Amino acid sequence: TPRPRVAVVFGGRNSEHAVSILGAGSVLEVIDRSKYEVVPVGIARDGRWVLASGDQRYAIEGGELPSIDAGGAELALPSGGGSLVAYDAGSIPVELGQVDVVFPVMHGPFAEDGTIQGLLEMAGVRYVGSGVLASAVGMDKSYMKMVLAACGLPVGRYVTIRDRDWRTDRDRILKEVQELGWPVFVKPARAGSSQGISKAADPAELERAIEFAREHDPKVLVEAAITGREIECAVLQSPGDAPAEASVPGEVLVHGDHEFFDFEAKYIGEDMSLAVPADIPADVAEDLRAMAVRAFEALGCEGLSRVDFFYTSDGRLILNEINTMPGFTAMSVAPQLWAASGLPYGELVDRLIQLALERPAGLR
Ligand code: G1L
Repeated sequence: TPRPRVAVVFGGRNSEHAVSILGAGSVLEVIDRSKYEVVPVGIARDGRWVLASGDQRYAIEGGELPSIDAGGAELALPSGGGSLVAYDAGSIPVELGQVDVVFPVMHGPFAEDGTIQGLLEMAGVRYVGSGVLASAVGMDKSYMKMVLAACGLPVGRYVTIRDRDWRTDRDRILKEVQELGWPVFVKPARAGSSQGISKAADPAELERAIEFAREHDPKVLVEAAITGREIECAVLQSPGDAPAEASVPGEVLVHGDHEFFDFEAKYIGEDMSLAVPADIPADVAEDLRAMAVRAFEALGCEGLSRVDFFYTSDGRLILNEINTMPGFTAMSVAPQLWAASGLPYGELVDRLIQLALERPAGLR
């Protein structure tokens, strides 16, 4: 029997190109090649889709895409029926043949925002992870909070600042933000990671923080400060009609004087560790896991998501965010939480591919 062909699509035209390449490297490392035929496809920084060489898993470890020129093929829109066609520089089609499933390993705009998912829907190609709507809602923190709050989940207080409001209505914005109390956290509504985030303790700092966030996104979120422990939980879709399941919760421990929005601390690892399972009361852990599943369902997520909470000193759980494409190397939070819950990284990757293969084509 032929092995299902899995295209791992990575890279992408955004600031987290390198993060994506690390994640793709991990996936390519553990994917069972006796069970799946792997087709690595890189998206270069300039947006070109390139058929990477067969053993891309070694080539990409350096954090770049060295085989782009060697591969030399551009990927065109699939011709339908799940077939991907690549073209080389001379526009000669290079048939990739039938691709049974795409595993997108990408961050930020044009990736986890539903864009690539829409492209794959149009092409009739199955893919791993959340669909167009859940991806788009999960990418935009203002809509994410709106949907979570509408489903009765506890989210923190926040103000959304759209581009036109900032340019025309600053007095009203300042009044609204003032209601949140100081300090506040200011974030781009749709950034791939912790970039563009800062803290503001007064109106002057607020203005600077908003301008800073606007370098990443014209739409900005201002959030009330919440002091609490940071507890995270990963939710995984189940096969068939069984409800999604939550992993054991873990606690993110930040060492040194980094603040949680510090890009370095979040991605360099030395100053951050994960306590699994989180040292919290059993009833709190159960509430948190149930809320994480409700958040997954609220957005209509598929595959795997990571749900981040604050656990306040007065015992409240506040849902901070849901991430439909969480860090996904073997050492990242969501894979570690599932490993601690009895599903090692390789099996997690396998489960995600199986879920995508079983997914019906068309509306669901
Ligand atoms: F399996 C999912 F849900 F599809 C999935 C896909 C990709 C989960 C997590 C990721 N993560 C990323 O793509 C990454 C850019 C964060 C790289 Cl590790």
